[in-house]
Formats: sequence, C-alpha cells, structure tokens
Amino acid sequence: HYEQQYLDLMRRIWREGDERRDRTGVGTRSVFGAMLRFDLAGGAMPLITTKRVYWKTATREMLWFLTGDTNIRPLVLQGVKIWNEWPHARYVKETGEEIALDDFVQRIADDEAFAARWGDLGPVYGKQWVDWPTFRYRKDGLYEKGEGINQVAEVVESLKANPGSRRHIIEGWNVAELDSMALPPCHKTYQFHVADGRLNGLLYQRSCDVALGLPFNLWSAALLQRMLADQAGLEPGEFVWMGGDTHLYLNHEHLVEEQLEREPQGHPRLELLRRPASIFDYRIEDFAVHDYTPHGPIKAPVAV
Ligand code: DHF
Ligand code: TMP
Repeated sequence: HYEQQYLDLMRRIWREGDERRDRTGVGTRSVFGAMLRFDLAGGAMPLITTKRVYWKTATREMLWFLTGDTNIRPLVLQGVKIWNEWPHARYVKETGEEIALDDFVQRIADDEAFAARWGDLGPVYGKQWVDWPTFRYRKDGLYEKGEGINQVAEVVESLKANPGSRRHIIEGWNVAELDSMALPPCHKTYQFHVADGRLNGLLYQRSCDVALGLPFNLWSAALLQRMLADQAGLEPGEFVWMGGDTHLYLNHEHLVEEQLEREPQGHPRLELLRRPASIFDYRIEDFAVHDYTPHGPIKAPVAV
C-alpha cells in the first residue's frame, strides 16, 4: 500500500531520530533527508487513511494560496482554522493583551479592519506564488517597483508551450522577504516534469511536521499537480516528496503509537468535476473524493 512509506518514515523517525530542542521549545526527533513516491495514475491520491485527514480544509487552503491572499480572514470565514495560531501569537506578543485564541479568531471574522491589521501572515506562499515582487534598477541608482511575477500562470504556460523544459518551478523562498513572514515557507519548491503525456511533480519541503503537516502537504501538492495537469491537458504522473528536516514533535507520542497500530485501508481517488478556464478559477465544489474510508481522527497539538 502506498501509505506504508509514510508509516515507515514515522516509525524510523520515532525510533532513530535525533532528539533535540527546536525553535518552538516543544522538542522533536528528527532525521535529515527523506523521500516518498506516489503514482497518481487513474486519479490516485496520497491521502493518508490511518487517520482522518480533512482534505477539504487542505483544498480550501490551496485555493486560498492561488488567490494570492495572505490574510487568514477568508480561511476563518470558511471555518478553516489551520493558520489561526500565528497571527494570534503575534497579536499577544505585540499588544500584551492576553486574548484567548477563539476570541481573537471571532474578532478576525467580525471586524474587517481588525483582520486587515492583525490577520496577515506577511508575504507567504500566496504572495510569492502569484505576485513575486520585482524591482528594476534605475539610472539614478534607485529601485523602482516592477510588475509582480505570477509563477503559477507561467508554469501553466510553460507546460503547454515547452513541456520538455527543466525549469517548471514554483518557488516560495524569497530570501529578501523571509523576515516579514509569520513562518518562512516549509513546502518551498515545486518542480514539474512532462514525460509521455504525463505530468510528474516534485515537492521539496525544508522542514516537515510528519504527524500534522505532512498529511496536508502530500494532499495539497498532489492536488496542485492534478490542477496543473488538468489545465495543461496532461495525465497525472508520479508525485515525489522530498523532506529536509523531517521530524516528529515529542508531544505527538500518543498519535504515533495509535497510528502505527493501524492498517491502511482503501485507495482514495480524486475526481475533478469541472475544468475551469484557468487554474485560478477552481472552486471547492469542483473536487470529489471517492473511496476514502479512513480510520478515525487523532487529535494532536500544533507547535507554534
Ligand atoms: N507548525 C507546525 N509546528 N506544524 C505544522 O504542521 C504547521 N502547519 C502549518 C503552519 N504551521 C505549522 C499550516 N498547515 C494543521 C494542519 C496543517 C497546518 C496547520 C495545522 C492541523 O492542526 N491539523 C489538525 C487539525 C485540522 C483541522 O482542525 O482542520 C489535524 O488533525 O490534521
Ligand atoms: P520552522 O520554521 O522552525 O521549521 O517551523 C515550522 C514547523 O511547521 C515545522 O514543524 C514544520 C511545520 N510545517 C509543516 O510541516 N508543513 C507546513 O505546511 C507548514 C506551514 C509548517
């Protein structure tokens, strides 16, 4: 079963990973350099079945990236909670006001001006993907703001016009802007490759929370690959995931133990119900998952 790779990685990190303090203070066990490979032929997806993964939440996040937005308010209004902790932590730190997470999120939903001031994550994925800032050097030695670069649109074009290219890349790691981001990008580089009418994809993730982040990241990367294939008139090929610092948080022990007891079940498939005019026009209703009968959810705290 395709998911065995994920479970093997989890087991290996828990048994053999280097135990260390990390930025969050929670502590991790970590290995460096890991690879997973999945065949997406026939609509297969690397969706984890040994716990319930909220693929619609991850899909809404991907659609939000493609809008170029970096404010959590549109996610909050759809009930997507996965980015709430970071603006909340910044608010508490900068104002000294000890507001509870739920109350903060309610204010983001209710108060547009408050959300504009406090809901933004900085120039994270969405901004870099569809509006990578450019600056032109002028004769007088100053820089002038240029047009932003839409990397996603350019990849769709290059897949169609020049499929054999080795430059189909979407990059999130804008070195000059890292310190303005709530979190520097984890899933930072996507590369695509066309062979035999099939679209292959590769994600390089510099830092990976295997228990909470990775199930979302696998789904989302394969989803992006499917949308690109759909837009470029290609069949889905292979998806390769590569991790740098690949870790488990020490407070995820209960999850690791529970999940490694479970057996993968079934082979979920993703169906795209409609082909919109561009990659920026997909809606949540356009995605249907078949044959997903996962084990129950396993709750675990996210390290902020
Ligand atoms: N920080 C850390 N430490 N780990 C992460 O995985 C992470 N991911 C981020 C931002 N910062 C991060 C963005 N993605 C969850 C999943 C993905 C995600 C953030 C959080 C999460 O908490 N998942 C839970 C609940 C899902 C839900 O409530 O919808 C899960 O059980 O999958
Ligand atoms: P770091 O910036 O210190 O590496 O911390 C980021 C943490 O968030 C790390 O545990 C990896 C995790 N993460 C994912 O695994 N996937 C994601 O998509 C995101 C945004 C974060």
